[in-house]
Amino acid sequence: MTFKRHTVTAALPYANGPVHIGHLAGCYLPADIYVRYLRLKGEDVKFICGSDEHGVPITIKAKKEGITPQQVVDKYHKLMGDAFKDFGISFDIYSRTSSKTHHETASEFFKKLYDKGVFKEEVTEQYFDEKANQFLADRYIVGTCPKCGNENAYGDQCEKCGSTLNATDLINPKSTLSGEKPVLKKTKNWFLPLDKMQPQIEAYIDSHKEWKSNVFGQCKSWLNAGLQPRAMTRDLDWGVKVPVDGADGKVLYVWFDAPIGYISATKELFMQHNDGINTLSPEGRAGEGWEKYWRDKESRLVHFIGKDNIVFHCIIFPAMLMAEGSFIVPDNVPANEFLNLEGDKISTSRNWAVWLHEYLLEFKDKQDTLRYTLCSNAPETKDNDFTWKDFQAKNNNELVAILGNFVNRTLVLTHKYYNGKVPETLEYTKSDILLLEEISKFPDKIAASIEQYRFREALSELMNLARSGNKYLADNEPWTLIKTDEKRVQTIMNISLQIAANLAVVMEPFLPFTSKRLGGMLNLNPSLKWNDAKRTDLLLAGHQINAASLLFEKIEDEAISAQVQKLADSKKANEAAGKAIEPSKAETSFDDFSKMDIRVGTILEAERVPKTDKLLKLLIDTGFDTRTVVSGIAAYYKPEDIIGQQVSILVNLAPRKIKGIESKGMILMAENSAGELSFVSPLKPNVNNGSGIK
Ligand code: B3M
Ligand code: ZN
Repeated sequence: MTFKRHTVTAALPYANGPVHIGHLAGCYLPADIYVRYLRLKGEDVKFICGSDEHGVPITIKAKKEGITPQQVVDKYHKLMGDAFKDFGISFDIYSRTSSKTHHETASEFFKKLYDKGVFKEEVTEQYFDEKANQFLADRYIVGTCPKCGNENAYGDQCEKCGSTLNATDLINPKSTLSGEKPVLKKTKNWFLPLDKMQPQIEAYIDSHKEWKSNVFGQCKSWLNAGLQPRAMTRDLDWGVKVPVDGADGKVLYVWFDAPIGYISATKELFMQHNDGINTLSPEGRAGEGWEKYWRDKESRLVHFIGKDNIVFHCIIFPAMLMAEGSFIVPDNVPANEFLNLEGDKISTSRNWAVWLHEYLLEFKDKQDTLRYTLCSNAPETKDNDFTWKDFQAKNNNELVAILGNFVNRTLVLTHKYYNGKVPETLEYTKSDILLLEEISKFPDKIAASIEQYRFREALSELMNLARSGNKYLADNEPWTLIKTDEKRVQTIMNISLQIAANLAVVMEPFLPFTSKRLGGMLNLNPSLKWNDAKRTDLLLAGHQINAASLLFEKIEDEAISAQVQKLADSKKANEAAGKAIEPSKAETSFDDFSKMDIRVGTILEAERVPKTDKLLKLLIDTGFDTRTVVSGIAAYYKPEDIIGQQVSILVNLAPRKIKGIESKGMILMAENSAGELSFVSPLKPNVNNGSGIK
């Protein structure tokens, strides 16, 4: 079946951290290549994304950072949106699920299913943390996966084996809020009866044998295990309120509301077209141009995601859409596997990642180098590894040496021999004709790979086109021939320029920044379409090209070792942080505690204790006397830096002789797991010396 238009989505990332290369390679880059290609084909396409701002990942982050969930999503929504834009991810809209439109849309959707009697309303026992006084849904609970034995499976999903779980399936469940074993408590929730819908879902999946085998295979294994009813509401306070009576203190399950976010974002896109006011849409009705992208059977819905999201997009969301009844269902869900970094799983909490915003600080204007590396090494069929060495090799040996080199030689020679005017072709040789035939086949070859979501293959075909160009120059050596056969050189340079022009068009989905630059240098008509690249006369004789500059620069060893060092540092910091935190000491009485006289004091003088590495001799103003204290902090503080510093001092500790100096009292220090010390000081400036610490 052919389609009139395309609704392409990329998974809505949780707004709880910056974007890294794993995100880009897994989902956003392939989606962007696909959409850019469709646009170049002249297709009608909307590319939809936004931040997923609900769910436990957000509230956990808020707790960790000591800010509100709203502050978390505001901070990361901006950061993420900017990073995508910086890398040329060309969403038509990057929205967010905290928006009013989304709350309304998700609410209405739920209400419609509720009114149709789709949900099974059920009181079940759910885990509850008595200490935190809260129900424990999804990521608030960890335990052992009943399917694979992973000890860190979440209440809704095991990231190791990919199973979807219910919190009550976990063995040895533990609250991530308090670390305590939770108790069971009764609560009412609304369940989507996936068990009853199994035949319908099975028929749907079976009608999509063309899906990527990793995706189809996962779906089949869930279906074979038998689908279970799944709660679509949660006893939490952050999210879209459940819009029915008797649901106080409950919100929609994040995996219910998030995919509806694709619909809300599409609605918002059409409102934006009207300057943000929901007046007439381009189609003439109030903000409703979005509907045909979701309701017309001739629209094709494609979800780009990472493999951990497969069940939600292939089974649960389609089930929701089928139950609702007025929407189309996904036609394809090309999911990628995971990208590792230097042999290790990418991890935000361990800072084992290449962050997009940091990459650009170090590799300014080299977005396309990263896009190229990530695409050529994309985890399309299995997990893959990103290494900095490989990144350097891809840049230097492929982008610089093949693509850049071909284009540069072509442009420089054109300027040198013809002052930048495209020369005329006079006579084609047999091999010219063969080459031109070969060249004109590339757009279809590349397109066939893209349409099957084989972006690596597509990209390598693109490089083959550049290789053909390079080989043509090397075989024909126009720089030698120019002395003996000027006429022949005209034809050679004309053909080389045509190849460069074709490259500029077909590279656009992959390397949009470079495509734009090359298009500019060739003074190419910017409205060329994909199929134009099948022609070998994009540049007419006499056409004036612009000044040439290098498309890619070599990346030196130093830049790469700096990145490798950065990762090594992060590993070291993790190891230190991972050292066990000491367990708490035995209980003490208040009386015992109050025997200690701890005061605020100021360091008046500081000097090293001769012949020691660790010790500083400090003179402290305690408010009621001035005294000498010897402290083992020389490795962490320089004497000249701490004069005037306020510290906490235990003043009634029995005096001790250290290296022949009488030390009266002890400075209180915080010691981290790496054994490093830092002062414990009052945070407000108006705490005078002698103030008690209790
Ligand atoms: N936020 C999960 C993730 O970021 C989730 C995707 C939602 S797509 C509707 O991996
Ligand atoms: Zn598992």
